[in-house]
Amino acid sequence: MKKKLISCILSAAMISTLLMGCGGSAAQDTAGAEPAAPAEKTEEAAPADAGSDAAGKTYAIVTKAAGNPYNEKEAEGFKEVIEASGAEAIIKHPEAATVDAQIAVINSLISQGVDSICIAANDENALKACIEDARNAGIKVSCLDSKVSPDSRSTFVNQAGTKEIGQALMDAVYDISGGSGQWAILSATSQASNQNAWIEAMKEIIENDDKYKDLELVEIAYGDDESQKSTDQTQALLSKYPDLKVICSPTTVGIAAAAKVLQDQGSSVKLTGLGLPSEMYAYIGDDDAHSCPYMFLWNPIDVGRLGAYTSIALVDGTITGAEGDTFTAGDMGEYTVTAAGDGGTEVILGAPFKFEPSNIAEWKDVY
Ligand code: RAM
Repeated sequence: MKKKLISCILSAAMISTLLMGCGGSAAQDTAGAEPAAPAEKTEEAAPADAGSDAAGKTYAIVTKAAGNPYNEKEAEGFKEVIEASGAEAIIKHPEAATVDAQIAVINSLISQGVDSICIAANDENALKACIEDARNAGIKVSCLDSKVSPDSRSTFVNQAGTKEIGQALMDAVYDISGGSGQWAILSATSQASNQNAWIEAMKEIIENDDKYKDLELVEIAYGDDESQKSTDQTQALLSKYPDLKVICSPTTVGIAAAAKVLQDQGSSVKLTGLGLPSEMYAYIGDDDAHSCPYMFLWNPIDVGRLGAYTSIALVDGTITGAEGDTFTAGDMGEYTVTAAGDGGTEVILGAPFKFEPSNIAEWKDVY
């Protein structure tokens, strides 16, 4: 029940806390569920009900890079569902968050003759030729977390609506800064399509609403989803911009590095963004002693689980990835393939969830 309960708790809290839409996925159907006591989160996961067609097939997940706990959680959820269906799961964490590292992995998966590849792309366009080779070899290619362009994917498992994430982050920057002053973004790699889409969404919100006119975005820095580089970039922002008020880091690696720098230095600069509760627990608080008042995320295990169910549905022909396709994601419920903002399609897991001083302790041991 563990993962199902987590999904239900998230869905319920997402709706009540943020009052945001779920982009047409059935995840919102659990909105009325009562949040369960934290102790229940330790229950064992129910066997996934993925259908027997998957048995004997091979499903690969390719994450952005090794050494990122977020990616490991995604892979954990993916593996759980694939193996419960009787199929083989292949987990690939490339050496670095680069296109070249992913091309090498995809080529080896083509040689192995896998049935499906679900990839968190390090670049929206540069994997095109390699993915074409995979598809020509009969492999179903979908994305999760970070997408490739529409013509290179069957569909994209998006953790939350892009605009919803942008809005949640902009509202946080506005709130934490008091509505005016300098702020900066500490992102992952400059080519990461998920971070770039969220940043674009934030910029669009600022440009279209006078409310944000007194906020000055001074820089978008890139820590490449490497802890040391993110630490260095945070320090550079602090020395370049003495009047900086807020850093927004839409990456779990970046926010954890920045949180430590700010808190260790007793900086008055505050932080928000997308973080893992397990890594951010020590930094979330309302007082001067903590660097991050609140942040957002979703359940990365569920991102991986939905990636697995989507891969299975593509391989067994339940869906092609076209808008309007529907499928059952085991105990996660019914999902619908919807139109994505880039002209392709997506399957949205849910809404971003707010982690704050009152709930962070409940989540720190979950992911
Ligand atoms: C990092 C990665 C990942 C992203 C999360 C929020 O772990 O960049 O792709 O989804 O942050």
